[in-house]
Amino acid sequence: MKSVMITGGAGFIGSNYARFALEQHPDWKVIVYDKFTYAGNPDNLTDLASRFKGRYTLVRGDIADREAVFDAVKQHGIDIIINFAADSHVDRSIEEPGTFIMTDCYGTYELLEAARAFKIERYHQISTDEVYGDIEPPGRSAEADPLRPSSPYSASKTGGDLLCLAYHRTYGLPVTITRGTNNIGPFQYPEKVVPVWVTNAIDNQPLPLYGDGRQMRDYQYVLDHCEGIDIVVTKGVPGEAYNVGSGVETTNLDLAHAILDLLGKPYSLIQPITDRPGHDRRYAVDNNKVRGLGWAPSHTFAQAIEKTVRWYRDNESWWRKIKTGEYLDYYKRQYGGREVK
Ligand code: NAD
Ligand code: TDX
Repeated sequence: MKSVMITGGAGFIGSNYARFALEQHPDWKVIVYDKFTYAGNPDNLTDLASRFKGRYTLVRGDIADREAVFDAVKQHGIDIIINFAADSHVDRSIEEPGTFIMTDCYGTYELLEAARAFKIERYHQISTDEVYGDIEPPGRSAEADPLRPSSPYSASKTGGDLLCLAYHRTYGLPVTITRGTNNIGPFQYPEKVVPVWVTNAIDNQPLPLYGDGRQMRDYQYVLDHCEGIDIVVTKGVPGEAYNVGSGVETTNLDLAHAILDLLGKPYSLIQPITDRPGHDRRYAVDNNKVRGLGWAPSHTFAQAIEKTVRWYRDNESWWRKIKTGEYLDYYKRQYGGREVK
């Protein structure tokens, strides 16, 4: 049995990956280590304890807390760390950069220190295409390209990436990195564009669209991303980064239309609002390196968005529980008074 620590495993992608890993690797024990910030949700993991008896453990802890991290790594005899833990929302990083630097940079440092101290077999960092900054069409960001992050979020993630590469070069730590594009699918906190729009549309509420809506993102299905991560963890070369994305970009306006079409709602629900400061226009990745390890996406954009919309329609109790109290304060702070006529 291998002991695999999935930090940030109570969030969106981490919880999908924890389930995927337990299904795919009968010889893995999974230890989810999570601070349970507003984005960490025990409801994302409810099926795991009974489905994977004896192979799944949940530990509450902060990745920036050395003692807690070292205790967990030692106590569970960790062989592999896969770090999903992060503050992950660009708009919140514009409002409050400090927590992003603390978690995404400093927290990564503490995990790397634990990996080094306990000589673990693999440290894998979940990174993002945002580290490259935006790129003009028809360009695509490749792994060796310069990193030009735009937001406090992406700058903090870039700091995490560079620390990982430095620990490989300096200490020989067996580190790999995946730089994923925008994920969509079950359990995504309704601050990211897709769950905000889908849940608003279900309730006939406006879909806030930043600026002219012509920004482009590569929206991939979360389980495709999980497969890419898994291939890199098991077959990737230490010291290397790998882009994981479908290679297909969609404008935000086309995304809004797709969601409204799937729900049978009118386009008049789209509400243009003032743009995000420093908003990256287009991300696009070259995914040939991860394809070289045998990965390919299993979902087209149309399939990914259809499955995602269906999940939010079928799981209203999951998101209605979130869209109360603190969330409504956030929503008002984030979107209030930004309407553009
Ligand atoms: P999320 O915000 O849904 O989940 C983050 C999780 O990390 C939460 O469970 C939270 O409680 C936990 N966490 C936060 N700070 C912590 C700390 N200090 N110690 C321990 N746990 C902590 O995020 P997500 O969308 O699932 O993203 C997961 C990872 O993937 C992040 O590293 C993010 O940068 C990266 N990523 C996300 C996307 C995307 O589209 N969502 C795309 C590419 C990369
Ligand atoms: O209400 C909105 N209206 C809108 O037009 C929101 C929340 C977003 N947008 C736009 C901004 C972006 O162009 O939609 C696009 C996607 O926005 P987000 O969902 O906030 O994602 P993004 O900023 O692209 O970052 C995401 O992908 C990379 C994740 O949040 C990151 O964690 C990941 O690293």
